[in-house]
Amino acid sequence: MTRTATTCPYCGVGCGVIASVAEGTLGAVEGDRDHPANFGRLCVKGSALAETLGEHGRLTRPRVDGVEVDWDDALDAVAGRLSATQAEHGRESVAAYLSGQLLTEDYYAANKLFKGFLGTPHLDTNSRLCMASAVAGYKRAFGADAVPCNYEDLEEAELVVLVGSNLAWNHPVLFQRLRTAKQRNPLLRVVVIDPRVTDTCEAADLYLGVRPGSDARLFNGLLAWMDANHRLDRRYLERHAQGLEEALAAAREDDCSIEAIAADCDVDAERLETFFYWFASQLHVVTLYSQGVNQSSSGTDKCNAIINCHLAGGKIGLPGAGPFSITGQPNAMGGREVGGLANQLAAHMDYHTPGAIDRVTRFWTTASLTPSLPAGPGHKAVELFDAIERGEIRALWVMATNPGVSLPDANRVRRILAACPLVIVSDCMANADILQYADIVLPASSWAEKDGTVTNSERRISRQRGLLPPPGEARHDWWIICQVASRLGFGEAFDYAHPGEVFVEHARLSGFENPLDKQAEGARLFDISGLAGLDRAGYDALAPIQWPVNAAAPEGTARLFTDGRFATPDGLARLIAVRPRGPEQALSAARPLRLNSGRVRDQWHTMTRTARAPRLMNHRSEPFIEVHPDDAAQHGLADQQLARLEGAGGDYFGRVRIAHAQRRGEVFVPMHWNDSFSGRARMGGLFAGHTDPVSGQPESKHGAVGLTPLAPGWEATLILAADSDCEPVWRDESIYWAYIPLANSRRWQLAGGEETEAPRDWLAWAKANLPGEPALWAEDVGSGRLRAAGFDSGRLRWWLMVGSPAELPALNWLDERFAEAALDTPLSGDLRRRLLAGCDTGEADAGPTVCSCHQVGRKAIVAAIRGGDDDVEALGARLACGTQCGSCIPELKSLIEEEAAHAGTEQALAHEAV
Ligand SMILES: Nc1nc2c(c(=O)[nH]1)N[C@H]1C(S)=C(S)[C@@H](COP(=O)(O)OP(=O)(O)OC[C@H]3O[C@@H](n4cnc5c(=O)[nH]c(N)nc54)[C@H](O)[C@@H]3O)O[C@H]1N2
Ligand SMILES: Nc1nc2c(c(=O)[nH]1)N[C@H]1C(S)=C(S)[C@@H](COP(=O)(O)OP(=O)(O)OC[C@H]3O[C@@H](n4cnc5c(=O)[nH]c(N)nc54)[C@H](O)[C@@H]3O)O[C@H]1N2
Ligand code: SF4
Ligand SMILES: [Mo]
Repeated sequence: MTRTATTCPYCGVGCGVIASVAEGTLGAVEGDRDHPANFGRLCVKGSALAETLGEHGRLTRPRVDGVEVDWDDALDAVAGRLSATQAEHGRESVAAYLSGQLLTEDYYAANKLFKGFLGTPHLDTNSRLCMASAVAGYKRAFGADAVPCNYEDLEEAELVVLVGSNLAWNHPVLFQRLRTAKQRNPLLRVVVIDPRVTDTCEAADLYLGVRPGSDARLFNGLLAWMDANHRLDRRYLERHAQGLEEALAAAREDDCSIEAIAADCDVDAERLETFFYWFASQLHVVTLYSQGVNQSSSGTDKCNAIINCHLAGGKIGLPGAGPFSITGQPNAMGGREVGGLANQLAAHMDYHTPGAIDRVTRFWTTASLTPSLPAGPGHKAVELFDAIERGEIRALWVMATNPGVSLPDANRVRRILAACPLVIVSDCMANADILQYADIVLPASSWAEKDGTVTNSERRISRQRGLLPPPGEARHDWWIICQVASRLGFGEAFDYAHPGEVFVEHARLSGFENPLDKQAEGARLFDISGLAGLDRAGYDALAPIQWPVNAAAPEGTARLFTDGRFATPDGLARLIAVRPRGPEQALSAARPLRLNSGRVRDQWHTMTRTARAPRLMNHRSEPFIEVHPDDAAQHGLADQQLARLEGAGGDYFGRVRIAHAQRRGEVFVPMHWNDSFSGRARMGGLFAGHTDPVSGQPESKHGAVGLTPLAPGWEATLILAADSDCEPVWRDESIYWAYIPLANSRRWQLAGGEETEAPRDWLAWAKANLPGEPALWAEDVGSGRLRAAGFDSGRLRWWLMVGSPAELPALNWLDERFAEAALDTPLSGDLRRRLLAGCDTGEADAGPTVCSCHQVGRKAIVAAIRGGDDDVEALGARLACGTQCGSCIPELKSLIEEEAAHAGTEQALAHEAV
């Protein structure tokens, strides 16, 4: 058995993992105790990594025009068609759309090929949907895209403000670190600013449930309040920043009384003032912000409104202080470093950076090749697709992202992709939605196979190390890019034998003509020249390190701007005058509800990887719509009922979850579901393509939708043995379907027919469409309810329940029956009963999963709480829930609170009765 230290491929926390491989199979994955991001902790997604691997479902062969070919033909086709397109339509007719899930080496090679040698500026990345506003905000304030803080700052702060971040679900290990820090230091306070009450609120001393999009108004108000209450750090401002008066004047264009700000943000005035007071009176404040800030048509201004307050209070460049934009994808930061955004060139140089085009040209020049760089920036993601629609761009290479799901107005994006003359796709999974539009499919290696580096949210570069050989003919992304480059005649500039050689070149470029004095002409803060001398062994052994890494800081840099000097020509930071604006997408009579979107705890993006682990499907199994109880009542909706949302460019079907966590007039949908897992639950179509004017980031949190109940004639749950290969005809027969892989079987949640229709003859339907003979049948003709199961040679082949899924038990017992080689036949009365019930009636039904690590259900937890286990520790001791990754602790706490409230009400009622 070999044990290898590598990095988790999911979120931007960038946890170190130790992976054990025996006989070509990845076994347990543990947290790396020596990695400074997580010190041994992992969340449930990280610890389930081994369950998501395997050749099944992978792309293993290149395809050209639907035909499997060998690599030579595929690479020739890519190179031939790209150069033919450029020959006929000009250099700028080809484009690339990349992703923060590529490794730095892949990203660097792609950027160099497109911008340097194909000479097109149109290379953008899905980070446009994620980090672009944060990047633009930092650049405006500091003169460079530089995150000043690190994770320890969360532990050293006196106040942590979480704005538009559901840290508990999306950066769970960091949330655990914050919780632990709070336990150690009772004076550490946490404020959560989010329109939705999330699990993150579990750590909050103060919660502000703001009106969506009102963050800039809130932080402008804070700036004005600090000034009015003499809380500005005048000394810091005089020495280290400029722009205060303009920023204050802009803030004062609105009424800056607490009451007026509170009314605009729709929060309680007293709570708001408490927040202002806490922020102003502490020096060690970290404001951590994420997509609730970035994904807005005023995202850049929101970022600067936050940064303004930090500069104005001198709360930056110190341990435990600073404006901290947290990254989402594992290598969102690495993409920013190589220049993966269309407005960037390379290594933190933009097109307009004086001398940059010439400098990068000279750097990329080889003995016989001169690159031909574009003169200016290219199209940002949303504009890029507009340019394809106009026919200006005729060839697009998509790597490691699913734009037909994740871009706004995604149905239009799909039409554009379908009409684009050449779409090349590099992906590792066979079910990625983007493949439907690919003329050329290139099978890429995936996390367990790849070698390279990623940079996490705190600028820490870590190695990802290959553990297994790629399946079939899958190849590394950097290799594919270099092979294409070589066929295009640029081989000399892409002659790398190993990703380490790409990394070293990237490190050299970062230090190329980059003076150590960061105020000098041409200096860039991003400088990892200290790693440019790594040989293969040094690269392989590279320990996690934070940039800058150079002669002045050979061991890396924990914090930036500690000397108060910023990356602007005069060294001063800039406060930016911000004029708050609401969301661009207008509400209307037909679309009266504000649409919010985001993530769930156990899924990653478009589910191509996490949905392979059945235990990750249990927490939220179906696409849903969270609705405030009053809105549900107004729309005639009950909990668990199916409903339809209708938005700017499409609709979305999901199951209603009535949630007090929602504000009135606002609904929330998960971003994850796509064509493989549900028929009409792609949320991307609901959003219009409004973008931030500075960063080009789409407004993915503030859509406008109408909500209507679905009234199907029937609902059914169908479970099939995993190895049955019958056509899922039921998908086309249903108005709603959701697909939920289980360990040994596949579950389909279905709804169809009209309310008024005659009931379906399910027996005839089962005989026609399902494998094996219907052997069990229990039907209540009056109510239309039915339970049935089919067998073949003693093996359970399918199980069907017609009726509301609210009646479903937890399905683990049933799923295990699908694994049995032969059930005792004839079935005993007892087994018949249990099969019809779908659960082992002898054993209490555990209810929906709360703890994914130990598969502990809600009902079991509630029973334990009622039995007296009324804190998290006691529950953990009894049921093991919450004892591994800790991601479910907020949910455990809210169950404990709910039960206490419930008991309280019962007591009160009992008192009344007395
Ligand atoms: N489990 C899981 N973890 C992930 C991911 C995943 O897919 N699954 N993806 C990763 C990636 S790429 C990213 S970018 C991060 C994202 O991490 P987060 O930014 O934490 O994730 P989201 O759920 O998209 O949105 C955060 C919150 O913004 C709130 N919000 C909406 N509008 C506003 C507003 O106007 N103001 C404020 N203050 N808040 C608002 C939403 O209610 C939501 O709770 O997560 C990373 N981690
Ligand atoms: N409305 C709304 N829209 C959103 C968001 C939101 O909150 N709301 N969030 C936005 C954000 S922050 C993000 S980051 C995006 C994410 O959205 P996407 O980037 O579209 O989502 P993923 O599912 O991560 O897509 C990654 C693809 O790359 C493949 N892949 C994984 N690893 C590799 C690799 O090493 N090489 C190659 N070649 N392929 C690989 C996967 O199989 C998958 O198909 O969505 C954005 N869209
Ligand atoms: S918090 Fe979870 S998903 Fe994020 S890097 Fe760590 S283990 Fe991976
Ligand atoms: Mo993201």
